[in-house]
Amino acid sequence: MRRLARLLVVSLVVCVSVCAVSGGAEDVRRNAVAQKVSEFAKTEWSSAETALSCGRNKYNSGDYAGARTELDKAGTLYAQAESAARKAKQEKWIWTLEGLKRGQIEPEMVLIKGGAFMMGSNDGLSDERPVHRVTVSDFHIGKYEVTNAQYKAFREASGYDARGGDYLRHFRGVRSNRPIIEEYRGGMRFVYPQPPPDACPIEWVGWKDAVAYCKWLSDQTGKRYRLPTEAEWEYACRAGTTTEYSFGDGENSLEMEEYGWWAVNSGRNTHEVGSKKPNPWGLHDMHGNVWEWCADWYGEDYYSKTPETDPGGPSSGKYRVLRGGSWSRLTSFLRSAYRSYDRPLSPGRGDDGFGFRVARDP
Ligand SMILES: [Ca+2]
Repeated sequence: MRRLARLLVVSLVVCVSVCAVSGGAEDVRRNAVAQKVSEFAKTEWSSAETALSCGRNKYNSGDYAGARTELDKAGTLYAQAESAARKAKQEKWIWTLEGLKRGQIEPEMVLIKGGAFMMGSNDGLSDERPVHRVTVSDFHIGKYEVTNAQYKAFREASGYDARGGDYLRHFRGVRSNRPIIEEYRGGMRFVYPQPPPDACPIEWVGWKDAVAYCKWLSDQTGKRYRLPTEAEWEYACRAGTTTEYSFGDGENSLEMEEYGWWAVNSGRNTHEVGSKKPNPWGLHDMHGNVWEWCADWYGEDYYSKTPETDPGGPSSGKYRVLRGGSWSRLTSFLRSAYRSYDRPLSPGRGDDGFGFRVARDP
């Protein structure tokens, strides 16, 4: 089992090395080092496997001394492979921190000019009524949902150990359609899906995990990141439109196909952020892919008593707001005005359709 664990470490290092994006001479050097060390680890590992196999054959043929020599050799090679894997991981780690400093890990933001709009819908559910006028101030919002790569940088750099965003810990095997990995640990068989790619939106995050990410990103950058308010989210989603979706009315699957990932076209998976067309203000995946946590407590009747300017939701509540629908939902859940919610219990509370995008003040 230890060998399997080591193999997984080596595989991981090889993967992150290949996935690394260069940016400047130092990055190129570090990525090259990580790649080279990963290759070395792979070679050592392979040699160790050969020595182990050779030792087994010698043992079976009665050559116990020869078997012992081969096994010692395999042990040394395994140790070298492990050491190389650690070094490659360290190089990758430094790349991550350097990338963060340069803003490469920081989500790309779009400045949204404040203004007034009509929030809610008369054609939706009761909590979307009454349609009311809301004015929001200028703010920035993420062009994309926060990705696995961005959230992973947070978890690795901060040591945040909540379960949010940890795909493997949460998988219940009932919805996703990813390739299956089979693994044996301690005589037990574990089956889980391949984790989603780095460029896909983070999922399985609880509201508190999303807030923790915003705080960490603020600490790292000196900018005040936060979750968008529900009003900011709908204003950004509508992008000046008054239709059900930012691209029009009705469940026109041809148009939805161009703008969002939902139950019919997702193949039961999240997809790389930005792989569909943006809304009129340049924001991607506001309709579908993953649900997005907002800052507000959910108030079913909040629209009847909301302040007109910069509403921030009820002062207390049981649930936090989620918006935009997800890869597992039908189009009506993806409407600009549709409101959803869930308990903010966390660490550990999440869903494979729950993600978020960040906002910040100008
Ligand atoms: Ca979304």
